[in-house]
Amino acid sequence: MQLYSAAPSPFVRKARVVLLELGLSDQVEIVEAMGTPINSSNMPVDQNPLGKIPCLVREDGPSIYDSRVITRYLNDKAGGDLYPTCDRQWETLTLEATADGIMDAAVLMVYEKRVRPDELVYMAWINAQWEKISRTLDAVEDRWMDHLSGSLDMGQIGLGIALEYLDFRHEDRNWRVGRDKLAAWQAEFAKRDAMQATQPTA
Ligand SMILES: N[C@@H](CCC(=O)N[C@@H](CS)C(=O)NCC(=O)O)C(=O)O
Repeated sequence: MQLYSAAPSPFVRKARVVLLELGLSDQVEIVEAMGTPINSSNMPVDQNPLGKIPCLVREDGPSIYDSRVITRYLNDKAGGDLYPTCDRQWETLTLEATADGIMDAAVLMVYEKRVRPDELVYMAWINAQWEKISRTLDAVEDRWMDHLSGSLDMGQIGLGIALEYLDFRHEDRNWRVGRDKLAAWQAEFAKRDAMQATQPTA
């Protein structure tokens, strides 16, 4: 299999962490891809017409994309338990969606500054994206700590990656302030071998 990847991408990192956690890394070749919403030239557009990464090229079927589809496919392939089927199922899926939403907003903030011409950068829009992130982090601090203390699942992996992406791209926003429980959880989670091995680089 081939995984179209870029080192800074939090969505790609989800797939890479799952490969490591499930012991599947040697079955996948990492293929570098880079692009933005207005320049897909170096993206796997034949494999994913949306021109986004991650995208997984499989030997046993068509390419698959969207990080959530890839991680679920890898989990099935390895017989893993990152998507529990018990009563934690819906919580896990919702937490993964929550983490993806944080990443979506955080990546859009980067694109707004990096991709748009300076005179078209709309600060109110950037700040509104941060407001979504901030509100979501408060909700996680208030309501999700119990789930985060449970056994490893895809919601936790997504959230750990989303939080480190905030450090990587939006350090000046200081997401830890007022969120001591979440900050403590993240500090521990970041020590996992799979997290250490996949830290984002520019
Ligand atoms: N929902 C997608 C989001 C993937 C995504 O936005 N990836 C970014 C890189 S971090 C990308 O490919 N951007 C290029 C573009 O938007 O055209 C997923 O979970 O895989």
